[in-house]
Amino acid sequence: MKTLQVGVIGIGAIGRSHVKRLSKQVSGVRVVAVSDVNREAAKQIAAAHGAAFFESASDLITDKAVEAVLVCASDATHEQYVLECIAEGKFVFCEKPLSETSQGCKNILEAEIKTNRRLVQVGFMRRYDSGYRSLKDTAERMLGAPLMVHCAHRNASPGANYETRINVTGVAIHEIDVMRWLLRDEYVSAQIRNARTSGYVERGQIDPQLILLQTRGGTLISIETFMHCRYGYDIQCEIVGENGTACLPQPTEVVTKMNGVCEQLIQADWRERFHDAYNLELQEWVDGVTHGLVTGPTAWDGYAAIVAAEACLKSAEFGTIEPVQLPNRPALYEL
Ligand code: ISE
Repeated sequence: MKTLQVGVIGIGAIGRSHVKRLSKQVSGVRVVAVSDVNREAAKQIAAAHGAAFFESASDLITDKAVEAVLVCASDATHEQYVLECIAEGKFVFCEKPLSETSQGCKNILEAEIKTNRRLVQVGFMRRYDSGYRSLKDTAERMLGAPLMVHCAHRNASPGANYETRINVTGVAIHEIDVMRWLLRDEYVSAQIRNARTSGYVERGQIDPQLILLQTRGGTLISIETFMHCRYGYDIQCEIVGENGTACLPQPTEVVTKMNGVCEQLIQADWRERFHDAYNLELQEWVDGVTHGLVTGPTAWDGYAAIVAAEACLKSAEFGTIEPVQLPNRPALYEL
């Protein structure tokens, strides 16, 4: 069987874990090239995986040995690297957000549409999570019209570069995408409300926040984003339908009862919580790319998510309920 040769740009938390999973858990693929602004770390990872180190990400993209690329570098670089991959006619898997701005995503859409092929996949891994898949299936079979959805997305503590806007562009962006997919609907309006800010916030950020999104079909979605919850990684989702409610299944951890105490471990972070979803997402991407196509979340999905995210940010700035205006879906992205 053919082995797909990939290059990975960016080996921070997510890039590093993707390199590991591509080397150990995903079949039919080999990491042949690595690049990162942190050269020493990139050299080490490259050496440990028998891959070449590239000083420049652009050189990695144009290298003949690299058949497809994973962009896992900082959010602000995504647009440039994805455009360079498209210019080379190479498949590219880009971590979310596809770009930090809708204009950046539009530039990507335009470039991709010109090639008349889907080359880009966005890392919205929740669509591959078995819990979200069963929730979608149950909701569609049993709940009747979805009236409301309540989501919570909590992290124990944020990373070093945390700023308030990340609550939307780096965190709620997952719910923004997965709800479009789960409800097969698009957004019409967005609003953000600030809660009382946690005393654990260190540099004046606002956390937690509550996002309210309404869809064309009328479903009202609340998303709590909380980056300082301290107790672990916690993802909740409850759909309220005409016939009843359905909740996202929680990860199964052993429950112990000892010394008068009942205990269950809470997962530490997204790497643990979505471990299987990440593996499946990359396995399907590798299998698809090997056969010359991508089947996962498209550049259009990346664009639709950031259009809603921008409306949320505008609402945060002006205290308004903002319209979400999504143009018609181009033919290349038809379902
Ligand atoms: C983190 O930064 C991510 O990128 C993950 O995808 C998300 O699930 C997590 O909550 C964020 O903190």
